[in-house]
Amino acid sequence: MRHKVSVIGAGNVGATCAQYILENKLADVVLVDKVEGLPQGKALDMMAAGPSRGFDADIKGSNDYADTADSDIVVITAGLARQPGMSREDLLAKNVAIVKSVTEDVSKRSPKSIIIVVTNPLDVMSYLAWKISGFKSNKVIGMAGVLDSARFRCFLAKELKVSAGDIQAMVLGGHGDSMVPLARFCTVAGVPVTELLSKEKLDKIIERTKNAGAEVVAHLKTGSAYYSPAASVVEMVECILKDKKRLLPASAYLNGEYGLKDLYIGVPVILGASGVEKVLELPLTAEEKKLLGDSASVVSSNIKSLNL
Ligand code: A3D
Repeated sequence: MRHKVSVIGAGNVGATCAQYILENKLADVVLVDKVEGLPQGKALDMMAAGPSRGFDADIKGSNDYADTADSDIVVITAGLARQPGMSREDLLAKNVAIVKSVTEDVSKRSPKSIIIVVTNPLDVMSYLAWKISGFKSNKVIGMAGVLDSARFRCFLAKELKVSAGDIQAMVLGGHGDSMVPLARFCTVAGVPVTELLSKEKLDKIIERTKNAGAEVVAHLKTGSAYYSPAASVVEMVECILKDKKRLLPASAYLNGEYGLKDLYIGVPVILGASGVEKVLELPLTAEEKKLLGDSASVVSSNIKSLNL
């Protein structure tokens, strides 16, 4: 039987997710947006790319959540994106209302689904979707770490002039200025990157990774990144649908791991058919623990402001 993935929000990230899911032949897709005609038009256009791009999965555009019923995965991208000068936190107030209503609409129609949240501020929205859905916490996951580590890998690959595919990297913490890229756990085909680059060069790359989203926003001026965020979402979708049990960084619910409780934040997880199958606790240095703790405080205070 074919899998079904619903993507909510037919904007830049949502439509690109739909395109990658189809091109990777992972599932039939339902693309939903509140704007009439937008998901229908994009879906029709994408469907007509099938014969040339070699996919035959179905895509339907809709404004009606009934079409999302019995999805295996729901990806939530609905919401406002950043403009130049805005932080992800600036989006909080407006996106709370959107993510709340979308989660209510999808969770009752696909009670067995796994929800992947993309809307910013990511960790807070993931917590909100978990609370509103009433799902077990392993079934609601935020996408950020895969993207942050992909950015880290690309910048390292450029500096080292090696394939990004040979680089493994781990990024912890909230998706924002307080993220914690872990150079210590970063390798090029097994060789620690700390053996290959000076601390100065590594620090520069870490800084660029933290600001990579803002760098794109500054160029685009009217929105934020979408090719790489969508690619990261689809990496997670594939991992779940194929039960790959990969070790990836994602925003997951913590209940004591890393000494943190009752929040969503970026940590290494094993991702498989049932969602987050395990949160991995890495041995952190005192400095890394402090950075993760600082990042968690920012996320926790935003979660508290929701008064859930
Ligand atoms: P954009 O291209 O504006 O698309 C958002 C879409 O959501 C629009 O088509 C809206 O019409 C739609 N929408 C708004 N409200 C609703 C609603 N109630 N129901 C259904 N659809 C609705 O933005 P985008 O696709 O570039 O970004 C979407 C979100 O993802 C933003 O919040 C971004 O900040 C976030 N984002 C997160 C990351 C991460 O790495 C976590 C990366 C990129 C974007």
